[in-house]
Amino acid sequence: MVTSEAKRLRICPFCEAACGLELTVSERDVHTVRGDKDDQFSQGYLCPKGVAIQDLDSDPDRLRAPMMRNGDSWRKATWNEAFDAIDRNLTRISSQHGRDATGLYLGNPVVHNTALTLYVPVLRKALGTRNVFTASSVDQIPKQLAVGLMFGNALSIPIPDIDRSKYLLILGANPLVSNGSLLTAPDIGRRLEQLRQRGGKLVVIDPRRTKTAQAADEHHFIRPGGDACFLLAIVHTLIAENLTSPGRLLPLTNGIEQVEELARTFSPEAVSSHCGINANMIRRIARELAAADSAAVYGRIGTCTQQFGTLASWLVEVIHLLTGNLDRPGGVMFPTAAHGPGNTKGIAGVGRGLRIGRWKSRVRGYSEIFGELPVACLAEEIETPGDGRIRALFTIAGNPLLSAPNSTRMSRAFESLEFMVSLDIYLNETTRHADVILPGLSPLENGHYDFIFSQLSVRNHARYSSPLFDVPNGQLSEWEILLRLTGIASGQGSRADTTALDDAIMRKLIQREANEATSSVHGRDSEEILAALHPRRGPWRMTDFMLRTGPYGDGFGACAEGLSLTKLERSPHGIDLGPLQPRIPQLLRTRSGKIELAPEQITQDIDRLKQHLAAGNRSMVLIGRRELRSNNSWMHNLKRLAAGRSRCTLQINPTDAVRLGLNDCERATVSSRVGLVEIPVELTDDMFPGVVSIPHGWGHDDSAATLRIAQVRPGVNSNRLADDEVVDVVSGNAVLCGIPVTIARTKNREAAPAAT
Ligand SMILES: Nc1nc2c(c(=O)[nH]1)N[C@H]1C(S)=C(S)[C@@H](COP(=O)(O)OP(=O)(O)OC[C@H]3O[C@@H](n4cnc5c(=O)[nH]c(N)nc54)[C@H](O)[C@@H]3O)O[C@H]1N2
Ligand SMILES: Nc1nc2c(c(=O)[nH]1)N[C@H]1C(S)=C(S)[C@@H](COP(=O)(O)OP(=O)(O)OC[C@H]3O[C@@H](n4cnc5c(=O)[nH]c(N)nc54)[C@H](O)[C@@H]3O)O[C@H]1N2
Ligand code: SF4
Ligand SMILES: [Mo]
Repeated sequence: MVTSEAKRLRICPFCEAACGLELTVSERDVHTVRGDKDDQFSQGYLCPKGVAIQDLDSDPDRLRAPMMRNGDSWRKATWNEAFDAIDRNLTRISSQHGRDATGLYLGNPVVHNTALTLYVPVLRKALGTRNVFTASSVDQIPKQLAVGLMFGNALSIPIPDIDRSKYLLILGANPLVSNGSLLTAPDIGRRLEQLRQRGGKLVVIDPRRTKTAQAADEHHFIRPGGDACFLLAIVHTLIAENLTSPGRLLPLTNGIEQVEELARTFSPEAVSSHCGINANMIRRIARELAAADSAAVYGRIGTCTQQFGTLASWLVEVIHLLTGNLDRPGGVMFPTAAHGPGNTKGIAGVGRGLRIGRWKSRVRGYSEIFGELPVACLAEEIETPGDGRIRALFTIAGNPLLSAPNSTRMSRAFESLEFMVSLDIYLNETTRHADVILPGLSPLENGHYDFIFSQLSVRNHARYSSPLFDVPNGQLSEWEILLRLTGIASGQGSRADTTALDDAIMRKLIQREANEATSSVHGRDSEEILAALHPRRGPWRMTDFMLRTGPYGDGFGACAEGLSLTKLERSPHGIDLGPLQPRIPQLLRTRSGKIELAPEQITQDIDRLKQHLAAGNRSMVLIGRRELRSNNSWMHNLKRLAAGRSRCTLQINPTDAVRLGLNDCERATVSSRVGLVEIPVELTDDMFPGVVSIPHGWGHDDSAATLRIAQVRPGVNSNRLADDEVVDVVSGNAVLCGIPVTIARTKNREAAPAAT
């Protein structure tokens, strides 16, 4: 028996920072987890969640066999039993009711798991359903829609160049806790500190005085949902005071005049009371942004998951363009990812623009965006009778019962499904509604390459981690599970030949690339390339292929020094590919080949904003919050992270508490149009008066789930309060920040559940 310890490396798959971890392991055990100080990108940084990867690996509640439900009880099943049941039910439902009768929900870990990132699209295509929902519509879809319309590609998201910037305005993000999102920058606290040390300035706009706000030069409270007005007033000031300087991008931009016209009525005075920020302060921030040697504006969850998410996300980029900070060092820039994503492919500067609105959701008529519908519409698509009703549902790495709005309705809708399958690692609040649960692997049994976050990173780089442990006997890799499901969805039954399926997928990929006139393998024989990829299979064959045909690739001999997976395997700490470089106009994929500064789909929403501004609503509103030891809903079962005081509390400003007669630690009842929760009160000056906060991802009091650690302190599910009927109208994104609520002392405190 080998007992000696070995050092092994693994990119952390939990959040977007993607830190390199160094683990000491022997046999199947992990002894320590540290940051890999030689990691070319993260240089040793890690947070407590990274350390807890060992708890996830060893968690006895993590599923290791397929589970089948029989009434209220569960039993372990064989893979064949599980796939046979799926085949029987899905085939029946789709032959009776068509393809759209099967819905698909994809959760956040899909983008953190290479096998899921590459093979979920394969299943999605085979299912051919229009009823696809993802966590993007409780997250960043407004940003993707805005940049997609402006630059022609939904993943051309400008990244704040924080390592060189002299001014950073953060709205609705708390990267010191979240570790950054749509901004992959490990150890972001150090980077922001360095920004200040080199004479730069950090300003935070947030209804809560967050850890990031505390580390900033300035923090200003804002009324939730006030960002679009605030940003329009900045644009207004830039124009009114002649502070715009688009520079070299001026001839490459359409729509500047429309923007000038739209901002005309939004003076700082006109919006000040609505957003809660003094007019002179708005003007000063506009002037500072214009005067800084380089500046970036960074808006995240707080600017996306709100009523005017698309407008706010768009205005951030308008400001970058107007101040000359788009696509320049120290401003915001576009990464060039090594696997060759869409904005590096084809003819530079030429595109088809976005394809959106090809179909609409059946009940409320929301447009598809990038092939998906808003998850705020999922429950009604299950509940409403008629053609196209969802009767079967797949959830993959998602927990919509805790993460999507109006959980009470969602739960009822899930109960009414004819059939449900979940691909997940836990029996939790969502998967407990499934008929069959297929288990994923421990991250330490998976290899890892970041396809998404390499497109959102502050430096270009490429890193690969190989699996630390073998796939245990009796388990399957998630890509193999997805191929089995693809076999079922494409009518080949539950025992399809997955090797042949995978070869066919790979051949198609190669053929498409070889047909591309600008590709390094243009005109090459696909069988020759397939042979060159031998003996890799599955996601690693695809990864190797994409790296080799990508912008730094070896082109299968075209550039001997170029990148390949083999080269990455020989560089276990990763390869740094340098700082971000200016990419406009080559990056653009709009039809015009220009930046579209005023897309009509977005600007038409200004009228709604004006009406909202005139209405002047003043009720108490709820926002969320993230904390370091949580990751959305699913890490509360890990013992290292579960320790410490209860974190699921209602934060409220003492002045509001006095008015409402609430005392610290007492229970309050918080209700909204759709639901009600009872939760302990935490008084804090960190909250803007009129605004309260409850973290999302809690509410583990579902006895049918088997999360033994999480159930000890379940907390409450804040999405019982989020209203599925209220969305950012342009994108359909859920409104999770700024939910109108009423708050009262819990009357019958005896009867209150002992939760939290
Ligand atoms: N009120 C409120 N709600 C929010 C938010 C908010 O700020 N406020 N934030 C929103 C955001 S930004 C997001 S991204 C969503 C997240 O929404 P979801 O993705 O729906 O929820 P998660 O909590 O991330 O759940 C992830 C699921 O994946 C499983 N899982 C983890 N790793 C793996 C794996 O490797 N393989 C498989 N097969 N399964 C795995 C977990 O067990 C869990 O069931 O929540 C959103 N909801
Ligand atoms: N520890 C930890 N890290 C995480 C996660 C986690 O759950 N825990 N989740 C991961 C995921 S999926 C994501 S998407 C990222 C999110 O990353 P961030 O966006 O940085 O995360 P949040 O902490 O939700 O920050 C949102 C901020 O917006 C503020 N806010 C709310 N409403 C408004 C508003 O109307 N206007 C403005 N200006 N601000 C507002 C909130 O007070 C909060 O401080 O974090 C990722 N990292
Ligand atoms: S910040 Fe923490 S959770 Fe995020 S990648 Fe790094 S170690 Fe993992
Ligand atoms: Mo997210």
